Amino acid sequence: MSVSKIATCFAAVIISDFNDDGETTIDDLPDFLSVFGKAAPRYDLDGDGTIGFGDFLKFAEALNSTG
Ligand SMILES: [Ca+2]
Ligand SMILES: [Ca+2]
Repeated sequence: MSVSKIATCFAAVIISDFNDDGETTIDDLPDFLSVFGKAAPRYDLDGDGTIGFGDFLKFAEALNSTG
C-alpha cells in the first residue's frame, strides 16, 4: 500500500470520528444523526454545506474501512 493511500484512509477515519474516541464506529452515528439536515461543517463530509445523504454514504464508507 502506498503512503498516500494510507494517508487517505487515515484522514477518512479521523474526519468521521464525531465523538473523538479515535476511530469511526457505530457509536459515531447518533452524533451524525443529531445534525442531519442542518449546516454543521464538522459533519459535512462531502463538503456541500449541509448534512445529508451524501455525508451518510461517506460515513458508511469510513465505517466499513475500519472493519
Ligand atoms: Ca468515534
Ligand atoms: Ca454534505
